[in-house]
Amino acid sequence: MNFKSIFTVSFTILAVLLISGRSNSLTSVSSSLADFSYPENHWKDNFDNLNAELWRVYENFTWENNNSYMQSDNVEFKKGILGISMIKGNLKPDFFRGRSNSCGSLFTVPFKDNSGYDFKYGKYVVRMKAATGSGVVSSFFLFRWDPWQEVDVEFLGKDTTKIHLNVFFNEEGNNANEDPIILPLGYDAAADFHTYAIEWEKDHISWYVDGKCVWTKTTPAGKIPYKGMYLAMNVWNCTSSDWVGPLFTDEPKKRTAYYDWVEYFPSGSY
Ligand SMILES: [Ca+2]
Repeated sequence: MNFKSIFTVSFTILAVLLISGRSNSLTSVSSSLADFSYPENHWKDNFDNLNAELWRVYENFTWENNNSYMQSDNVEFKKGILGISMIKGNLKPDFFRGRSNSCGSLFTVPFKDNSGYDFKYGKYVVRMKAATGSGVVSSFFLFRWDPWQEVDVEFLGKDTTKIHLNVFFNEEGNNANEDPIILPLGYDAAADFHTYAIEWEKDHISWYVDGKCVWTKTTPAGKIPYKGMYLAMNVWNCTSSDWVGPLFTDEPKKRTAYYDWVEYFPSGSY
């Protein structure tokens, strides 16, 4: 091998490395967010680590019907999997707005302005495994406040063989005008990973399980959310025990939902 051949081979290896690096940057949000100016473009996050340019982890936060308090420790990335946990009884309630349980949450960062309501029509897909435990909610959802609009995929730890789909719609203000539906899955969502998708378009919302459409909402006419929202995942303990059941008493105290990846397709691209 003469010098020219070595140079050519070296250059080829370098080019392959550069191209493969470029290729990775096209499929991994982690390395492509440097030019991620438009979050409504197609993207996928494989959750190899926390991409702080795309996600924020809630710390020291809760809300009225949440019987747990958000701690960033409950959001973990291990071996390409995001784990979000709810832990029973690990907090001193005096310091955590009366909550003795902790939980976790991941929300998209604000891209265009401080509201964070940057996402709109398109298809949102997650590959996840729900958390077990009565009282525990695992979720994948779109949300905005004032007016309150929301599109949900939820699993209740008391029965992870069902999926809860919901839409909150308000023209103005934050009334809880919702339209929930519960569907049997035919399997246990806590036993293995499956894909779940929200297809949000101007005239309908459809939900998919493992690529198959399981529910579409088109009515009442005009009651489809139309304002930008952020995308989120959380695992928490709801105080509405008539919905989620009483908080579990069995072990372990830590209950985790696992998320393998999230992918977004802009409207018209799928
Ligand atoms: Ca992954």
